[in-house]
Amino acid sequence: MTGECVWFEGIPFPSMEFPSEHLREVQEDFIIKDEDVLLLTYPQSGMNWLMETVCLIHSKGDPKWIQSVPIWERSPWVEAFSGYNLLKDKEGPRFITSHLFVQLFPRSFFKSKAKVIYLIRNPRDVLVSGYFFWRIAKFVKRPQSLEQYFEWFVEGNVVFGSWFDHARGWMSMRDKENFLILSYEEMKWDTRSTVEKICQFLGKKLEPEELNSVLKNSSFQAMKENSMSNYSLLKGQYFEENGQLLRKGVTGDWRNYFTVAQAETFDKLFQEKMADLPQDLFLWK
Ligand code: PPS
Repeated sequence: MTGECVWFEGIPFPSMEFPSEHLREVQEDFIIKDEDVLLLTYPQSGMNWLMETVCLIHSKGDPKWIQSVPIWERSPWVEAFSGYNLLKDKEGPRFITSHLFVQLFPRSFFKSKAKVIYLIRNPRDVLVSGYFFWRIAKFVKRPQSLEQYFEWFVEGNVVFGSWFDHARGWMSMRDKENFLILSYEEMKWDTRSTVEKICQFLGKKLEPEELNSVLKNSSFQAMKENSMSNYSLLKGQYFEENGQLLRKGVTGDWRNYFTVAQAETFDKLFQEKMADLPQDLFLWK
């Protein structure tokens, strides 16, 4: 997999948008402000759903913003060259998105009071979602089969690095006051309570009809139909014409794809890598 990547501190990145001198600048020079809100996930964990939700909470459920500005401009990716340039010159509080490992994140963050939401998802579903995503993306080496991608994933030989290292790194901050961990699964199973949790964390009070509008406009179907959020604007350039970022939007889809042997291998690996962490962090179990 790693043939067509850029390497930075041992982690492979897609070869466009992430030159290593830029990643160094992000790490050393980018200033995180106390009033920024940081949205962090490993790829394919529901980042865009979280972004849409937070944007809608910000606009009190009014969909005008999410329907007129592309999602990657509302909450730019700090590690991507274009996102960094948007963020650098932005005044006032910002939403900042990132898939970076904790050790590669802007150093200024660790002295700031910026609020962080870290969204985690069952890595088995992340794997399946990633397999379909990287097959439609034009900027990485594509997996030829799920079997091949499974091997890459369990070895951590995928862009943005190992799921296990990413999750362990960020979860080490879980007791901090400015850090909220959520899971894709709780968001799916009880979206309303999860949105209320986010509101409370961000200090936002919504009226019941505003909350209803957040839920309605961030639903899978609404996002799939919103050209500002479904990445249709980037089709052709970055993605295949028939590609869909919003593929299924369900939990447990891995059961439709893993063989019995793959499921056992994954369970064993998960146990080896994550057994010492509180297991209630992993709601899918
Ligand atoms: S990316 O490219 O890494 O930022 O992708 P990311 O947004 O993190 O993850 C893509 C998966 O999230 C699902 N998704 C949603 N699920 C439920 N509801 C909503 N609103 C929603 N929006 C995005 C998306 O369908 C991808 O998961 P899969 O399993 O492939 O469907």
